[in-house]
Amino acid sequence: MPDQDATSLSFKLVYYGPAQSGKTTNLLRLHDLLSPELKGEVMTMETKDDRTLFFDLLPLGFRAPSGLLIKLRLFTVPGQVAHDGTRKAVLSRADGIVFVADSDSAQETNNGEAFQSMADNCHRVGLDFEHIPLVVQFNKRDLPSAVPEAEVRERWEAAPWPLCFAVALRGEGVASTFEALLRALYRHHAEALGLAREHGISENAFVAGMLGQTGTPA
Ligand SMILES: Nc1nc2c(ncn2[C@@H]2O[C@H](COP(=O)(O)OP(=O)(O)OP(=O)(O)O)[C@@H](O)[C@H]2O)c(=O)[nH]1
Ligand SMILES: [Mg+2]
Repeated sequence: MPDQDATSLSFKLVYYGPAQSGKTTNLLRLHDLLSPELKGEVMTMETKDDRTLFFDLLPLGFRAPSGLLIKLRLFTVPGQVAHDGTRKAVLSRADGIVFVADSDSAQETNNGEAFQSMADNCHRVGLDFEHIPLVVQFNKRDLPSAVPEAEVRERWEAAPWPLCFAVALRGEGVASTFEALLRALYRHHAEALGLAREHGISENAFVAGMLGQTGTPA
């Protein structure tokens, strides 16, 4: 459940995936796309050689018609295998996850292992992996060595999660991935939090508000 008080609601969203799949790039490009009134600065906790050692954080938020402040904190985890303890800590109390896979066919094993580690770590930190809002993004579609989209779709056909394709480096698919997560998040929490009933915010208004298309900036 999100952190909550009388006037605000705060969701924690995590970009998870294998090393170098483009998690930090997703966050930086998303930051570029969001309107200035909504977003804070991206905070990067110690990167070395382009790699995340702890996490990156992007805060954003907007106000619902009821006056409720809805805040999101977007985190990335470090993908390198050695940092599993940090990944677990960042994943703790997450409300939603984007799994960023690397489309490079040479990375298929790493993708699979990272996905499994995500499921295991969710269980270890007490998250309900079967029900947590989750979106799977295949990034780096620009690579000549990318697994063809049709093949990816076929493999993930039976999976219940939205599948997105991106070239995060060019900002392509970054906003649509985030939007898919926002929709999953809204559907998961709307009822219990009275988002429509008490706060006058529909799914489309939730998405538009977060992307800075309507509403009163926080
Ligand atoms: N070709 C290509 N390269 C990309 C794309 N997105 C990111 N990259 C590159 O992949 C490398 C890793 O990107 P990051 O965003 O740092 O990856 P990360 O997942 O945060 O990596 P860790 O923090 O080490 O886990 C960088 O050199 C990026 O420029 C993409 O869509 N296409
Ligand atoms: Mg990173």
